[in-house]
Amino acid sequence: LAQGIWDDIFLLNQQLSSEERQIQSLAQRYCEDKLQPRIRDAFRHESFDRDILREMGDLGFLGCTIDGYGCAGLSYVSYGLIAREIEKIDSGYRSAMSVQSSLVMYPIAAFGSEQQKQLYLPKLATGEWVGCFGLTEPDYGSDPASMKTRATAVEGGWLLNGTKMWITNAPLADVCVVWARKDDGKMAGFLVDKGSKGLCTPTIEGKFSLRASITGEIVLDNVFVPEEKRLTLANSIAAPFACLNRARYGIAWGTMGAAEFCFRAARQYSLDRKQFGRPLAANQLIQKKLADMQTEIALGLQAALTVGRALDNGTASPEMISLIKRNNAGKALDIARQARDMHGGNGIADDFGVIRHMLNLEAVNTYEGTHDIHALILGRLITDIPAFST
Ligand code: TGC
Ligand code: FAD
Repeated sequence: LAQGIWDDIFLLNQQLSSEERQIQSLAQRYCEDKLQPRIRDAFRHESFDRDILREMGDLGFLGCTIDGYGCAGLSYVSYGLIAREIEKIDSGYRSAMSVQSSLVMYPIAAFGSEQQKQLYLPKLATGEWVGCFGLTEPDYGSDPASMKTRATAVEGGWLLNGTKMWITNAPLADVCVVWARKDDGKMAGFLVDKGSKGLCTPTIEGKFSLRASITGEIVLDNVFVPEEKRLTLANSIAAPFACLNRARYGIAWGTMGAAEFCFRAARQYSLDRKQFGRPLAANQLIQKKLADMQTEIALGLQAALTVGRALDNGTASPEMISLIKRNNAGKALDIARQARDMHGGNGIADDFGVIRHMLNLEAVNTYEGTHDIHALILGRLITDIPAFST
């Protein structure tokens, strides 16, 4: 038997193709060289550097699973590996990437007309344009089907009215993917361009989580959207949910990246820090915490890889994705809290990174379907009884 590797105990690296390994190394180099040096101050000052999306675009990370239109046409496993490397630095940067890729470019690629694909995808792929995805409303988060935003048919197009809340990238967005109900009660998706009359996207200030990601509202006051900007193939609420599947899958990898950062930091800190005349790492309580972290990360990464391969070969189900989004976000949050504790007083200082990950993961555990909503999705599969509907 070969000796175990503490930070890759199931030899995940060996389960990747050479192309996947190359993409992982490219992402790792970019994240360490370009993102790591920016993150402490970005989080401290609650700022997002717009250039990051252009840099990710240059490397082919945006909409990377899409074929053509300037996109890289990579596997879902590669997309997951990129998300993992980015979130090792910060969940906010991964948010910017996954919204652009899975929640803006994917719906255009899957539900848009040829003209929409040609107009939007190349510019979103380079990061020249930024997009956002408006599903959640102030009064409807877990239950988007009850949304109030309306699309009223008028000559040549639609009038949109309503408010979307907690929208990643909204204040920067050149295009907002907006979900609204039509007069016939069916859900529709619209591409609402920046500068449209009646549209505004104010920033939500004062977040204590994901401070390096910009979040806002989308306020629609009689915004006219021409028919050619409606996503023609999106005819029910299943369309926005199909986008969520892709983003939730990326989060399952990303959160393991954040957990890996916290695990490594806690290991190194407990080896370096001495109390009672010996390293913290010499104590059984500390070793158990490290073993728990290692276990959850190893299992979480294997699960993400399994679902990635299923997406690539067309056998993935939404419930598989709920399982890994729920488990990996929840476990990453537990790991970050433990790592914060193991750093003692230093754990609350932003120089050490662990409290930043911990705070970020609170939001990641909530967005894209809360931890408990994913339990209910799994509960419905198990029992055939939907606990969230009346
Ligand atoms: P339900 O009756 O379950 O389904 C209605 C129709 O939709 C289909 N469907 C799905 N299709 C594909 N993938 C999925 N995951 C799907 N889930 C449902 C379903 O088959 C059905 O189709 P059809 O053809 O039979 O009509 O609908 P419901 O309204 O009862 O849904 C309940 C529930 C809880 C599953 C759903 O509301 C839900 O998932 N809620 C969570 C909301 C959520 O995740 N919001 C995320 C907003 S975006 C965001 O947070 C971005 S953060 C990004 C970042 O910064 O990284
Ligand atoms: P609620 O739905 O009000 O839930 C509150 C609590 O009640 C939760 O604990 C939940 O689990 C629980 N709960 C709800 N229903 C039930 C039930 N039936 N049974 C048991 N418990 C229940 N949305 C977008 O559309 N686009 C974005 O880009 C986006 N980005 C986001 C970025 C950030 C930083 C944040 C914080 C959110 C973002 N969201 C976005 C919104 C996000 O998806 C919602 O916050 C999330 O879906 C939860 O909705 P809510 O906040 O309204 O909570």
